[in-house]
Amino acid sequence: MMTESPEIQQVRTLLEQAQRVVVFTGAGVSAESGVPTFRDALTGLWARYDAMQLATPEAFLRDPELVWGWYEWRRKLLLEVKPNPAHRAIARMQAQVPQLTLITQNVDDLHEQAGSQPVIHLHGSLFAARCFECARPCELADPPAAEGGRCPPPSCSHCGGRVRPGVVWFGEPLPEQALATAFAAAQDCDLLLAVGTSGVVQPAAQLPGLALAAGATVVHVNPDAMSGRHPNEVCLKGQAGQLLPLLV
Ligand code: BV8
Repeated sequence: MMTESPEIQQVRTLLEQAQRVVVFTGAGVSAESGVPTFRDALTGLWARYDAMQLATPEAFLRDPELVWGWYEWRRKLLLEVKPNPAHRAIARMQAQVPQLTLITQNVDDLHEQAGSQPVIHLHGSLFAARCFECARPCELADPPAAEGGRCPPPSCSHCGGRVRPGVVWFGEPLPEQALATAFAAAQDCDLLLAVGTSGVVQPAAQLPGLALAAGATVVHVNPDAMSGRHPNEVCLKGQAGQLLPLLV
């Protein structure tokens, strides 16, 4: 057993004493499951694009087959990966801490697969497609048709419009209820764990700052040293799959 750092002991004590906890996750919590993060360079057909260029309504309208093929390739990958020890530790936390709110920026279902319920998805889900025109939910074919290439999106059975992924693209508003619940939880918690997020994408990235402003302690779990400027910020430097199981 690795000798526990003072920070690990500090955070474990904080977790034991906290009444209301927020766990806020980003792509890094799924990295050890083999899901590329948004900062990892894209591969294959999409290698010459940045995720930011593809995750927009404009990109979808400009080239629906390129963008739909990317999402179906990501969805297919998710059918082949499993939750990692970080997802499982968070599910245990959720079972132990009376008031724990789990908020994710991720569009995968690995928290749910690890047993977490409910999960607040700020950026939607790869498994919830809808019509781009009439917004009706659409059933997705299983397994995904994409073989890592261009793939024409299906047509909506109701209006014939193009089916799009059920995710929030850049330039689109976040789901109102999810955002309001997330902001309220961050402003009301004693402890916020920010796990595997680069803190770049707005407005989700405001959550740690809201918690600090409300007097909470914020713990960053990240291999990169996150800004620990505030006296109530703690950095657990390392991989979530190795660090989180030490806390529960
Ligand atoms: C909106 C779904 C308004 C799609 C995603 C204010 C200032 C500047 C810009 C803006 C602003 N407000 C809005 C904007 C524009 C934009 C934005 O934030 N741009 C950024 C880039 C500056 N925001 C928006 O457009 C948002 N919409 O504000 O709309 C509006 C309002 C009303 C009406 C109309 C419009 C929408 C943002 C949502 C975009 N969609 N996802 C898809 O998945 O394809 S966001 C996408 O990127 C991901 O979902 C993810 O959330 C995000 C990347 O963030 P991270 O999760 O942090 O992942 P990342 O790869 O960056 O980092 C991984 C981290 O993990 C790293 O730190 C790494 O060190 C760490 N790590 C790696 N391995 C591990 C690890 N940690 C632990 N353990 C490990 N093993």
